[in-house]
Amino acid sequence: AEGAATPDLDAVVVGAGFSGLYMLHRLRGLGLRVRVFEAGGGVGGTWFWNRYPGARCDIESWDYSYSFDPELDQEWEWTERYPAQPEIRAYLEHVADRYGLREDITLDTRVASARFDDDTGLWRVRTNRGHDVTARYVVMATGCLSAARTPDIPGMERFAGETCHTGRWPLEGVEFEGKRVAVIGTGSSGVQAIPVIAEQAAHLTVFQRTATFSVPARNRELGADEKRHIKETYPDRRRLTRESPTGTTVVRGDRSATEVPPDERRAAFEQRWERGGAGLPAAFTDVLTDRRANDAASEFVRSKIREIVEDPETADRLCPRDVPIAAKRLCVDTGYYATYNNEHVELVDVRAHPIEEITREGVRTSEGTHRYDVIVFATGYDAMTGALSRIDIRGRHGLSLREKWSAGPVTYLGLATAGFPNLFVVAGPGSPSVLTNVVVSIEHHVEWLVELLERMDSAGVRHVEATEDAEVRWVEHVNELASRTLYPEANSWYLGANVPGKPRVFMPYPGGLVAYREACRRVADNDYEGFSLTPAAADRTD
Ligand code: NA7
Repeated sequence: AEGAATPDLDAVVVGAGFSGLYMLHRLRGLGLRVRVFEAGGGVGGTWFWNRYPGARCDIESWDYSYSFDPELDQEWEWTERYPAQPEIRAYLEHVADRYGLREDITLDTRVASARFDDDTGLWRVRTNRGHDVTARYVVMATGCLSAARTPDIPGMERFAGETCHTGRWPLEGVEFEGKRVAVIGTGSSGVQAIPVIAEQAAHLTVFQRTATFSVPARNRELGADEKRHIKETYPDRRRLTRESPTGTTVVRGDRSATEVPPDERRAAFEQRWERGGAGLPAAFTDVLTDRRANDAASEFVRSKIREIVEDPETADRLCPRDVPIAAKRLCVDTGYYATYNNEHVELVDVRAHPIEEITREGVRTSEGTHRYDVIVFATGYDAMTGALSRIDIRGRHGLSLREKWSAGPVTYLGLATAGFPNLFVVAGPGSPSVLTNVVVSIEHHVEWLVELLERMDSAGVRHVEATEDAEVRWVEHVNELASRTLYPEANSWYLGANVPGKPRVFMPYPGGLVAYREACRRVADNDYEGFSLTPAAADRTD
């Protein structure tokens, strides 16, 4: 049957966020027939769903945007240093319109399964709305932080008030005015939402399991001169971004924190604290690799928490211990710590006073029942693998991706996995995406994959598949790099540690974008070393 079947489509792309939109645009550039299925009622992915109050990017607007079209840079105008969710969503809506992408996107549709057919060598994709299509390629542009996770707390269904998750915010919004509100979780989402909810609610309780490090954003509106300057300097900014290990224009220090005297070290951190943003650990080269350097940065932020928070006990509870700064994603906030100086805001440490159940009225801890009208779950995601494992993906001989990855995800370059020919993941586990400006990683991945498809086509290659040997070596390499850092010391979603039962494996590539790009370039230059390329005539379907 080899070669006999004509697919309905050349490619199916799953998801219409930053990855899916750009992938669609580039695949159309190759002349392919593509269909994008998107679960949301609009484009934007993460930025479609994350509508909680205070939702904002923690990377500066001029860096957090596509770079593929200089005209787009000049047309679009960011209004703030850190763009808020509505503005990023509007940007992606604009991109969808400007490049005429909408006609190939089916919204409100969730992909249920993707199965490789050994006989025809094609993928068969089914959705929850009855679509059933065949395609040569499947691209998972499903996002790293899209499978929202609400913990299993007994009694959830009994609660008489409203519950919501930051990552699946109700489109009609949530009313907090005059209400008694609980927020569970103090990661990036909680830290952004808490100050805004506190302004509206009559009473706010924050349930904290692990104290988090946060630095001030010092967000501001951009003035006319600054906007003009950003546009004029885009070519340079884009170049700097490509040369940066994190894909940003944040200036990185070039000295070790341990080689400078303590007062000079403090001054360097102070300067970055005043400037605002996640660049604080980048003051020195070794904050994420050297315990003493990290302790200095951690202690600096703890001293700031003690300065800001008036009640010493609350300040103490807010000070992270035993977690190296930036080993979990560093939070970037607007007024987070100062929020606890309000009379109507309280902080409950759930390690000392565990949540025992949710009742009709509210939350019962070991201390007693707290009454609420709204409970907000800012409890994060089944990150990096969750969106993939929620789809029934099967490769050669019915091999299930879920089963293959039961001991942790295994990919080659974070882009492909053995046994799943012509299936690609944009920003999958093993890619540097979540440790970088994700938009820059996404653009790289899409461009690298599109070049692969282009070269396959001109060489008459029908299937491309990562080899087991190459992916095992890649996973080892990622883990070896991680072991030289302090990342594994925090129970973060990078390690799957926030999901009970998830294997503890460091998932993102921690070597930086420059080294990663270089690794990908070498693979391509060596005739896609580590991939097996099967020509149409010699295809194996056994
Ligand atoms: P995160 O960073 O995973 O934060 C989730 C928070 O929720 C974190 O403080 C967790 O505590 C807490 N959590 C999770 N489960 C529970 C339970 N059962 N009880 C109490 N507290 C809980 O998710 P975010 O949405 O804030 O941010 C995700 C990424 O989006 C972020 O890194 C940026 O890249 C943007 P824990 O620390 O696990 O003890």
